[in-house]
Amino acid sequence: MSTTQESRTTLRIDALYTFWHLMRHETSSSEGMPWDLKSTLLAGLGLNHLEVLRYLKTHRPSFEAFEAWIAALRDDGFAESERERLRRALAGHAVGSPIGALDTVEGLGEAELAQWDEEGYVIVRQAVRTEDAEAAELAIYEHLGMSRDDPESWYSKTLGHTIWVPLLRHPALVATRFAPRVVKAFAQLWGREDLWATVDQAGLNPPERPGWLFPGPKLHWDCTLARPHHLEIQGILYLAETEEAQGAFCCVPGFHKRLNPWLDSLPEGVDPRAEALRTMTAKPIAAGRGDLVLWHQSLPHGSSPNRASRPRVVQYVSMRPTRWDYNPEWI
Ligand SMILES: O=C(O)CCC(=O)C(=O)O
Repeated sequence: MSTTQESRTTLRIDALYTFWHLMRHETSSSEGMPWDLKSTLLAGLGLNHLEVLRYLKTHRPSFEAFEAWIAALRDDGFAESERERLRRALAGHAVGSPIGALDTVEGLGEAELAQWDEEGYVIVRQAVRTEDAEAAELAIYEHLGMSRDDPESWYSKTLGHTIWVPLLRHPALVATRFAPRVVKAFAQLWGREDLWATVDQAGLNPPERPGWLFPGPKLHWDCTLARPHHLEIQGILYLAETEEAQGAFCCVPGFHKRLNPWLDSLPEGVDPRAEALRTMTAKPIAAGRGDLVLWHQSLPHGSSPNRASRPRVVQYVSMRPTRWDYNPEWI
């Protein structure tokens, strides 16, 4: 970065300028900046990937305008210590967990770690305190202009026909995203603490009724199926009690160990994603308010129709280290 650019940079994160420059020139490959560093940059800035791409594409801002947009989004207070942690990580220095020492935080026990290994998913019980989960649940209803106790309000069309809720930085959702037991569980499963929380959305899946049928997501993978496959951990935090029939998260337990032989067994020309949807049965995972379900990205997974009487209200949560192994080929 030249001196002129540096002096114009208010956040003083060089990689942000590089990222803006690459996006401006529509360099979509990992040329110039590998995917894991882009992801760390955006997570460290507290930004959602899609919101950034949409903003850059729609507004084609100058770098100054881009930084001003970020500063306005982060008016929740983007501490200098947070920015320094990001600068250090991007420069290749070791950094600790986003919330400091985790030694005294209760982690996953032996049985839970064994389940993760065997089945590729685990439920972190009471990952978030009940009252914090409920505060996040109520923030979602409020954001949507709905009332938890008024079924008619659950079907207002503000979002269109979807279960996704683009509420990204409400303080109640930031608190749950960085809850100590959430961070600790990710640190145990990754085996490291230099973690960055992706800024994911929330979700509200109301009971089906005529005119409102479950829109998906049905069984899928979010990752490439190209080999070699790598670890990534996805997560869903239940903000209210969720029964199996209440639109629970579903997955195919243990499939992270079977993905390779299964791919080998497919006849030439068969689309694995369509085949999984056609042939596999997923297990619904019921859990309580404040419980976090984590799963290995190699498990086919999806949501399910809500046949109960109350909405399923969730927050999507994930953490990745500064750098991780990934396969850039998409199939
Ligand atoms: O909402 C759910 O239960 C499924 C979430 C999902 O499919 C995903 O995060 O990729």
